[in-house]
Amino acid sequence: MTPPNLLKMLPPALMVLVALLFGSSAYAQTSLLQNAPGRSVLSLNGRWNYIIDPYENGFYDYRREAFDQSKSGKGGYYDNQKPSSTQESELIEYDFDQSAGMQIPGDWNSQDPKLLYYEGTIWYKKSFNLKPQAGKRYFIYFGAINYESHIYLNGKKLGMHKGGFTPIQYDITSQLSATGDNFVVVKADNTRRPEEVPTINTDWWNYGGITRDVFVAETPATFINDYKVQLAKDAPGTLAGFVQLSGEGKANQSVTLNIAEAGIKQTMKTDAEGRATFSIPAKKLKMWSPQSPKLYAVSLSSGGDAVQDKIGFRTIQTKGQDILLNGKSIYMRGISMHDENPLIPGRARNEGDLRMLLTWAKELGCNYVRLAHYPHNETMLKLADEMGLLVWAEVPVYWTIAWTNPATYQNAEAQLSDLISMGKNRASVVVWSVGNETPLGDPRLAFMTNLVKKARSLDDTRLIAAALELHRTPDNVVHVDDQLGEFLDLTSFNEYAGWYWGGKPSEITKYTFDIKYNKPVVVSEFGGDALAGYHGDAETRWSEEYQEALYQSQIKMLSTIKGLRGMTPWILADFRATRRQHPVYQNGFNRKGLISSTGTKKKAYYVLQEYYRQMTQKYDGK
Ligand code: GCB
Repeated sequence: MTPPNLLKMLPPALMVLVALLFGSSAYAQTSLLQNAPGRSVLSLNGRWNYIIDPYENGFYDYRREAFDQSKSGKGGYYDNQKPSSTQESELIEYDFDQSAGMQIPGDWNSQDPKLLYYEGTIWYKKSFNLKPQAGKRYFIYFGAINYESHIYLNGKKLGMHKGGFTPIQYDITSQLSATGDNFVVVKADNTRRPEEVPTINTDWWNYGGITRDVFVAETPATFINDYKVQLAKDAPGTLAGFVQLSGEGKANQSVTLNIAEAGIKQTMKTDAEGRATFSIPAKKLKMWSPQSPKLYAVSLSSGGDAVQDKIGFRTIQTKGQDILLNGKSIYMRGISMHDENPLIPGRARNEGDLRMLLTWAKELGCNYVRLAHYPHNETMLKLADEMGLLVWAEVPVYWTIAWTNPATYQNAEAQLSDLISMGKNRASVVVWSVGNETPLGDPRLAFMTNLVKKARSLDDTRLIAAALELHRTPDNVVHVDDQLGEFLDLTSFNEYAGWYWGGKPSEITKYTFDIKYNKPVVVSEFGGDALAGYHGDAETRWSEEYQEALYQSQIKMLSTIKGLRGMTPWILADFRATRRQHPVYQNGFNRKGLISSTGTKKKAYYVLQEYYRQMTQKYDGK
């Protein structure tokens, strides 16, 4: 749906056009299954055959007409055609089964040297055996495909999706073959375009392909589609939420919520829309926190369907310049990170990769991580729940988005909604971020405040933030007065004194901060590059000593901010970034990591670790 607020800003004629264009999507995906990986699933991970197709030969004919829009709908690579045994002369210029294979999940760039910089289309195919059972429904689910995907099952199109970091799901119940022999074909295209989210310019690698898990989930005909089980806003003694059924028999059904360990069991009836909302006294729950990440086994059941989850309960709110977790003031000892395993280097592929990143953060003394700059894997949020790390989760509204384009807004809002849907039952997630370092201006303010409103309407129990920019005056004052700050719960900004401005590390402590808002300050970024193993003095750029001195001065400078309640320096580990072209020090990597791309800790790591030790003592008394 086109965002109503944005529609209202347009002249009437344009409104109609926009509504016509975006009001109905030809390939609407089914509403995402909550906790899809926790259902009964058939994994489609593993080896998929692929064809590199820079000319989109498998999608368009020689007149550039899309095969899947033609009358027959035939002719594209999604047909997975084979020469028939009776017609040996038949011309078919592709063959998935004789093409190379790659591991899914996994970006293509790190799996084939000739694809390191590739931007364009790759086709994937996987065959699988699944005989549909009567009375069951089947959903094919992709954790993420970067960026635009067209997905076909047994030669028929399921849909098109844009956005490289959120799940994609289609109901395939009626399209599975009765014999059980099925094949799925995916066209993935990571071409950067100005009107997309993110846009053409980012400081991370444009990893393409099917980067997260793929499976088919099986449910009964009437099933639990969505649920939220959390504490109510500002009411720590009340469990509030809903259970949403889908399918024909969804109305007037019994649904049971059971948290055996807490002695909570409630049965309720769904309304005509299949929804049951609840508000249950729950005074004796043990609260989740980083020190004690208590999770309860929660089970939901209705008719033939049942879902299990592990859920933690906590409150998060701000009061003046304090952040209160379960009513107690906290300091957020954080670190930023990308969804990348630097040791591959490539996108994190599985739980092992993700656990390694979060273990590094824990060793650093963190109680908090900023999952920049786009939605990370659902498994990451579950691990953060389990390991006791607070999370800032973000959408790729990064730098220079096409602020006045309604379709761009719609896309950003869809990504935000999917992120919130995916993370809404995770106690670890305390911040939804609507964007990073977006340049000042009226259209941008309208766009961003609409996203803030959307986030609040979807989830009023968490904090809303964005990484703001700042400006300086000649009197060495750093001003944070971006109007967007008014609409947010935290004041967060990216600040690169000692690297992009402000002179050497030793010189930056002269700066003071003038912050317009009486809100907690959680600095979203600072940092500088260091090539691990390269040594010099504190004024030698790229050396570990320079980065070390920069962290020392930054901590000193930021500590003068009265409302400072946390930070997420940039960044946990070196990561691939095409923009970073110095042949010796960068070589295609952003080297602001505290840990190198071979896993060694740089000197600055220990500066931050010591600071976090002191802050733990100050706030937690240990
Ligand atoms: C930033 C961006 C981040 C970059 C970083 C840098 O402000 O938010 O994506 O990687 O600076 O290294 O310049």
